[in-house]
Amino acid sequence: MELERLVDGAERILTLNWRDGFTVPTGKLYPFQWNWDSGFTSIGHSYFQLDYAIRELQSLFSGQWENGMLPHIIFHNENEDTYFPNHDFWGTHVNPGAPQRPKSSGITQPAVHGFILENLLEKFPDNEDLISFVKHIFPDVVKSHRFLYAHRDPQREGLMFIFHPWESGRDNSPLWDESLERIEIDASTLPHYQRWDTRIAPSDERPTSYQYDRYVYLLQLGKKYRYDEAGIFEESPFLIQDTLMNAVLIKSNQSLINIGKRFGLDVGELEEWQQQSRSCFKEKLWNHELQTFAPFDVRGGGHIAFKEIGGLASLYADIPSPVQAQRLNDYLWSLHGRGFYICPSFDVDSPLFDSKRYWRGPVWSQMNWMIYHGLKKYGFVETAKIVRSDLIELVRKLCFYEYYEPQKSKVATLTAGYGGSDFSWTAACTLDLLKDGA
Ligand code: 2M8
Repeated sequence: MELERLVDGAERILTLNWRDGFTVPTGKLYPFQWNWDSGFTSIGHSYFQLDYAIRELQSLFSGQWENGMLPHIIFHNENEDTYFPNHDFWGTHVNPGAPQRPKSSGITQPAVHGFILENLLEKFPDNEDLISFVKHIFPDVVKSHRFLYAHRDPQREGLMFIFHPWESGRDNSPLWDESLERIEIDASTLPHYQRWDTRIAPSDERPTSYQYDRYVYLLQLGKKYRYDEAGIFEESPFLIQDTLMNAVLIKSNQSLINIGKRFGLDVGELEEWQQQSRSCFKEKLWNHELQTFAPFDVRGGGHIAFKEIGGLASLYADIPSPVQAQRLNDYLWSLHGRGFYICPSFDVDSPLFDSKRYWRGPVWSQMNWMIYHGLKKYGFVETAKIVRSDLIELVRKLCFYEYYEPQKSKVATLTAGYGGSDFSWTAACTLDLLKDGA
């Protein structure tokens, strides 16, 4: 596809996936509004209709819970029944602070919205509508961070835990295998359920049934405690201080501080959180042996020691020391030298690497977007250029898919990406990278 046609293609997809107030990630596979997808998608909309970018975020926050939790899915359309688990299965009415409407899931996702707002303000610094929207939504975004600090950090370390792989955004990453193996499924108590995803996307590109049983188990655990963190923290076999989740939060904290200062808003609380989180991330999540950041398994009491993509988001959040950043850059550079599009989502040398299966190896656009900006910030301009051009090349060759094959030799034989097609955040992130011009 020619470069000019990529811009048209991105606009077409964003329009196609727009549903009167919000955007679905892709029409068939994910027919609702997803939390972190919405953030990236709003950047895409802003190029054509700033109004859509604003409405996108407004609709997402219309599902925020009283305690500040921003759900990972907002089920604006309750009659849509081609996704599992739907709003009935989540049953979030068990929590008195969950809104009656719109219905939602009972877990959250990476808190991108602080940095998305800052990105929009950088693009349209003097736009009055945007400025008044940002001022209006600022307290709600801060509230979503306060939820994490109050409920997901019981030891007050400055690092949040997740209790479900879906919260990490990297659902079936091999990172979570060991924690999921702790879960023994009793077939007589696990509710019957039927997946839709494997009817829509090829099953060898999706998580396995073994993993889905455990996703459902953890959902049920959340529901049992009315999605209240205290009980979940006590019982969940899956309890992880994740790299991506915390890096994104730290980046968004900083963006909110910057925005707050510009508009004369109180940022004291944000600054306190930020100081603690940034230093704890740098110390606790750095794995000396691997020379990368790794999630901390709270139940297992140690790092989940694999090279994978989540820790690279730390560059975007300005967390690594110069030496740590150099190591992350070396890692990307070596993958480039070995014939991979960067960045594969998991360690290509691990037996758990699977170049086709979702979060176990493929390249993801929104990750490239964050890593690109992070590398630029640290002055690794050459690597940043490759991260940008690799994604653009994949999209030109294989169209706007959910994720991509990382091996160059294999891509040469393919005509399409993997997972869902006409994918919103891929359109938005590619468009933004095209406009950025490295
Ligand atoms: C994928 O996750 C959903 C569950 O949240 C699914 O597989 O059904 C993940 O890639 C997630 O990060 C993403 O937000 C979502 C929608 O694109 O799809």
